[in-house]
Amino acid sequence: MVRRTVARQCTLCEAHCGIVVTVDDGRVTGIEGDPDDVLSHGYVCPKATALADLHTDPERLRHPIRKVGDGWEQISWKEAFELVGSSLRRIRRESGKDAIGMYLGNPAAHSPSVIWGVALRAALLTRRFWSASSVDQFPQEFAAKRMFGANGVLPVADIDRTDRLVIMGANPAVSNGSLTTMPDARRRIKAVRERGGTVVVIDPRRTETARIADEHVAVKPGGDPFLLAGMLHVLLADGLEPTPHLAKRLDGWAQVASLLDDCTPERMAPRAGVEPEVIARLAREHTAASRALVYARIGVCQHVTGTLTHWLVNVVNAMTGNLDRAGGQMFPKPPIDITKLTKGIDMPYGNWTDRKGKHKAFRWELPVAGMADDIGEPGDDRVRALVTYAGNPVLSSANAGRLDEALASLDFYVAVDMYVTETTRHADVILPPVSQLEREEYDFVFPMFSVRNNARYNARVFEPPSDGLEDWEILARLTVEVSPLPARGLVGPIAAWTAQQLSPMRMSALGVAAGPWGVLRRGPRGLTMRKIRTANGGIDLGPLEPRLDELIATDDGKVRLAPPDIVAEMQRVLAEHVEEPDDDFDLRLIGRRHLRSNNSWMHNVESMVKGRDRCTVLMHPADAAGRDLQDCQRVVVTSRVGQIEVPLEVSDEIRLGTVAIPHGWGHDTKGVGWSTAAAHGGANVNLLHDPDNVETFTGNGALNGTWVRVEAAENVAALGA
Ligand SMILES: Nc1nc2c(c(=O)[nH]1)N[C@H]1C(S)=C(S)[C@@H](COP(=O)(O)OP(=O)(O)OC[C@H]3O[C@@H](n4cnc5c(=O)[nH]c(N)nc54)[C@H](O)[C@@H]3O)O[C@H]1N2
Ligand SMILES: Nc1nc2c(c(=O)[nH]1)N[C@H]1C(S)=C(S)[C@@H](COP(=O)(O)OP(=O)(O)OC[C@H]3O[C@@H](n4cnc5c(=O)[nH]c(N)nc54)[C@H](O)[C@@H]3O)O[C@H]1N2
Ligand code: SF4
Ligand SMILES: [Mo]
Repeated sequence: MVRRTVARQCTLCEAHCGIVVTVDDGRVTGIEGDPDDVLSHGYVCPKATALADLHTDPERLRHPIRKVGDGWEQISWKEAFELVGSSLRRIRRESGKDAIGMYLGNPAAHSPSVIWGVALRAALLTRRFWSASSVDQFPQEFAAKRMFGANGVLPVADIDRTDRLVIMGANPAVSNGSLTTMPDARRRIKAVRERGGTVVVIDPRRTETARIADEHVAVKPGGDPFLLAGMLHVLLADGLEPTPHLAKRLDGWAQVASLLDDCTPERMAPRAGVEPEVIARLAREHTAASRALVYARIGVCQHVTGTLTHWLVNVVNAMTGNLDRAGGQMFPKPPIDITKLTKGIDMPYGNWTDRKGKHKAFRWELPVAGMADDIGEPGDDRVRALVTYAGNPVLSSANAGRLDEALASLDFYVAVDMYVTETTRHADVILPPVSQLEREEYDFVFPMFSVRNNARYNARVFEPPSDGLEDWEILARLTVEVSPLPARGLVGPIAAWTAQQLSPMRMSALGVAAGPWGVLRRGPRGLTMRKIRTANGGIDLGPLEPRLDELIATDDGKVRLAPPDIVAEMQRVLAEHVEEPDDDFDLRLIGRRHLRSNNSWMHNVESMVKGRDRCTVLMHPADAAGRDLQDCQRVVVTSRVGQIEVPLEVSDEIRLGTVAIPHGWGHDTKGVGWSTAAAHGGANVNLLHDPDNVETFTGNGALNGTWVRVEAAENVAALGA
């Protein structure tokens, strides 16, 4: 038996845990946490082992395929690129550049191949570009743009050094952190308590994270901006002053104080769903701790008020002195300092819209909420051709089922993906990359968000098959196919050859050498790709250091606490009526994630889906009793725009009047290529969310807080009736 071990990372979620893969006679026999990994120190979650199953999954595509009738046929790469190139060029010639749309999904960010995804997008020159960012962090970026002057200047939570960690709308014990890379979040959270600090979780559900915290505050869905406003009111009334290190940096303190003058805990309590005494106590406990931090994530992004909440989170952190200081919100210094390199680029907002004029573009991208209409609505300006790269928007975005129909109307669709999914089943051509274990990569994305500065390398476990291509090779080739270069004579082949030389590994090596830790800046002791590659478990570059001075991108170098448009929106929201349940729709729907799931695409691995049905609606026992519903019974959940059927799960972990259903399910669709996933189908929760209900500034999907009703399935005549 020939045994070897290879150290790399699991790249499935943002934690990017270090793993050691054992291979016996060419077969993976073990995947374990790498104890030497400088960030994850041996931790892995159960999904890591799925990397081996994904690698061997016979349903994972290994060759390009083309649609023929109701089925597929294998074609060569050459045929595939020619077909895609000629189809896209023809449609652009006939209908213009905006007739081709592109969608970029979440796994793209987990591979440096994304450089070529961005290049392809640029070469297409289309304004019809969407990504998973608009069901995710758009509001967080918008708040950063307004306050720090650039989208990318996103502060992360220095959770390893804080004394008080307030987690709002995030469940890192399951998600392992997001926009704060913190593998083994459970241990890190427990460590706050072990060193004498406190952890508070603000969430309508008593989550896995809440269970390891000191306190759980069951806020109303969407109640967070009011809770934060009440807390700030108390602190300002108590005489809060700027801390010396930020005193000269903060602009707008007085405007915030005047805006929140009326926001007493008593006034905010009904909107937050939290008692006034609790709001006041949370505020005072926050300033009593020497290093305190509010960390918020998608639970509050995916609301109409997403920007408002993220702005208030940053305001609380800055006004209590916990910005750019150990144990507060900080800015990492990654080996390739994209944050600094891009901070001067003015990312536009509202410079174009979707076809209906409903959604504004934000940093050259349209919210995915408008994608179905941009493709499906008849008209000369419709999107006729589509490119998707590593995304499954049919399941991941709210579109009332219209995207599925719209995709069927496309004249041409090419997907870069390794499965025939609910989305890619509509493709004319699918171009699959090699498996995760067949790639050599350097991750330059997540060091931008890590709790410690670091550099880590991903070795190949297996050589790719001779005809296998990595994502970047496919995308580079597509970029050349659609680039405006004349395809005459030798220009095409030379461009194709040049593109293939520009691998992300080569570009990263240059970026690392020229970066803030690099050999070109620091001399022989500086970082090179060779050093990263040969370091056991990666290279630790130390704790986060203050660097707001370097990164702030506002005109005068000050943090804007009171951006005018955000303040105006807050005033409007404060004056608004409280939304109440009515007879038809009396429950508010939120989402939830599971440790064995990763958005929509890991349900084809048996070990990830076995056991109890996970696509259930979670309901409080009193809500169930009031509707005469029993645990495990099948129920129909209805919103203003859709209806799905799922089993009921009764638990007092969820707030009264709130229900939770996970996303990424609903695989039981004709024509999908993942049979295990289809057998564990579940239902698509995004059919319940109204695509017109979006975050005010960015159009981000408001996927939390939708009003629904829940009834016994046997009492509902026919689904969809
Ligand atoms: N196991 C696993 N890990 C993942 C993923 C996965 O699918 N599975 N996905 C990855 C991705 S793409 C991302 S972006 C991250 C996301 O990581 P997180 O931001 O941690 O996301 P969730 O686990 O969905 O946690 C959101 C929490 O917000 C709560 N919530 C809902 N509405 C409200 C509200 O109005 N107010 C408050 N305060 N809370 C609310 C929900 O109950 C939930 O507990 O996770 C990543 N990691
Ligand atoms: N209701 C509700 N909806 C949500 C969320 C929620 O909390 N609630 N969360 C949202 C969030 S945060 C996100 S990020 C989105 C995710 O939304 P998407 O990115 O649209 O969807 P994924 O489920 O991540 O699908 C990933 C696709 O990429 C493919 N893939 C996986 N790895 C690779 C690879 O290496 N290369 C290529 N080419 N393809 C690959 C998979 O086969 C799959 O088809 O979902 C969002 N949708
Ligand atoms: S938390 Fe799990 S899925 Fe995420 S990187 Fe670590 S092992 Fe992989
Ligand atoms: Mo995400």
